[in-house]
Amino acid sequence: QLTPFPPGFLWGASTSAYQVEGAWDEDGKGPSVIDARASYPEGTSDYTVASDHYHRFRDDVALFAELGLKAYRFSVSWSRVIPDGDGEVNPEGLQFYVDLVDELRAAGIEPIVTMYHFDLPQALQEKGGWSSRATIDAFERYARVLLDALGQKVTYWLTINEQNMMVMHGAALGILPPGTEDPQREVHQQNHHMLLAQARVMRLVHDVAPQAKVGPAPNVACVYPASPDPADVVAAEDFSAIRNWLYLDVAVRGRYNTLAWAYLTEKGWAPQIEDGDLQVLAAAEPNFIAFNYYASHTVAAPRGDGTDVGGTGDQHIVTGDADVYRPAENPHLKKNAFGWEIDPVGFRTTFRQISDRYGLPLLVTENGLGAYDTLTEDGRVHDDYRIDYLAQHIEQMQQAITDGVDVLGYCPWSAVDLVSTHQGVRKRYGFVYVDRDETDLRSLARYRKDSFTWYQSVIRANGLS
Ligand code: BGP
Repeated sequence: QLTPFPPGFLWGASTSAYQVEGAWDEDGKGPSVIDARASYPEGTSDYTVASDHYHRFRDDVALFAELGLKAYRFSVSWSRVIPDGDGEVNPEGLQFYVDLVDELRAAGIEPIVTMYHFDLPQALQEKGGWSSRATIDAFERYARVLLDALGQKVTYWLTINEQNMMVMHGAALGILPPGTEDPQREVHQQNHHMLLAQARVMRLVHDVAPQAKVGPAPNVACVYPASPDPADVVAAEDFSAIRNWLYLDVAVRGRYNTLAWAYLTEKGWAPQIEDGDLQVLAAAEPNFIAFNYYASHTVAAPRGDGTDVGGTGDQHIVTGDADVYRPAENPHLKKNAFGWEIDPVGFRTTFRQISDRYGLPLLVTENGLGAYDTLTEDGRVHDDYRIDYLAQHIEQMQQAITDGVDVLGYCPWSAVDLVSTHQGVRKRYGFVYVDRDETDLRSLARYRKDSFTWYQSVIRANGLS
């Protein structure tokens, strides 16, 4: 017997600013590290127009209301609000988010706001980005601007999206300053600064908007040992400590876990911790944990023969570390068109692990299936594969709730089609199809997919019927 979803469960959907808004240089917006990218790999697209949500947000919110969304998780573009990251506030940029929140509230949709989702202002990057402690102050100041404008209107705040992915793929996500000598050491120093920035902002939310709630939003993956060989089990624990718990332990418990710290020290990547840092980290007190879950990983102990550093560099495909773990195939799991393991049971396991470890309510801020969708002549997209993926994950989430996990809501990626972080426009996730391809913007018109109609009925029934 499954426990039903609680009343008021936040059935939602997600986007991020640079992937959906477009209008990259309009109304005073400054460039972000994303806009400043020198080039885009073949078959992918720039973010200048994206899904043109900036101009179409009222129509998009009307679609979200029709879908029945109870929540919408989006991010604020820091350089739209403060063009150089640290100077004057751009009132027009800020107004866009006030209008968006008002539009959502009027439609009865709970806004869930990410303060920073990969798009650091380029001006800050040029001054050292997260390598510089000045960026911590800049982030706190930016958060204060957001809280002044929206603190009474928004209950759920997320600090930094997928900080752990930025650390693991720092060069790809554009946070490493060019010419960095020791990139791994540098990203872990940056990581420490982001953790401090996050902790200060969590404290700030409690101080200036005490009715609001705030939490971190890492990507968490279930990690399996490739076999019952005890050496593989150790490799899986180490990988999970480095990939998942390193971030959450600092965000929630205010300290680095011993396995991750031993790893960083051994590698020579341990960040420099200044006096007072640990107190800042310990004072944060998040109200909930948000996490993004797409896939699981399977790892084995290293062979030690020089062949261990595998992986493709893809955001979700594990890259090995010859000293600690190597990627392995999981014969029990299928993969999506982009090679990511599909693992709904791993979703349940992830809920249980995070809940057991921290005892806080959980909010899913991303989960979904990237696929090549086809718009049919009757203006539909028959994405039964996406319905299957989401249904299986919702079922396992309900299992987790039955296991006793406190789940606040579920915001799959993505509300509408948008530009993938690194695989272009044709990798689609949305409930709503946006008519464009990599370079041809076509009409940018919106079409409801079959998953739209299906999710509408899930929300109406408060669960799978
Ligand atoms: C997460 C990011 C999102 C989004 C999603 C899908 O890591 O937070 O921004 O892009 O993954 O990834 P992708 O676009 O690479 O398929």
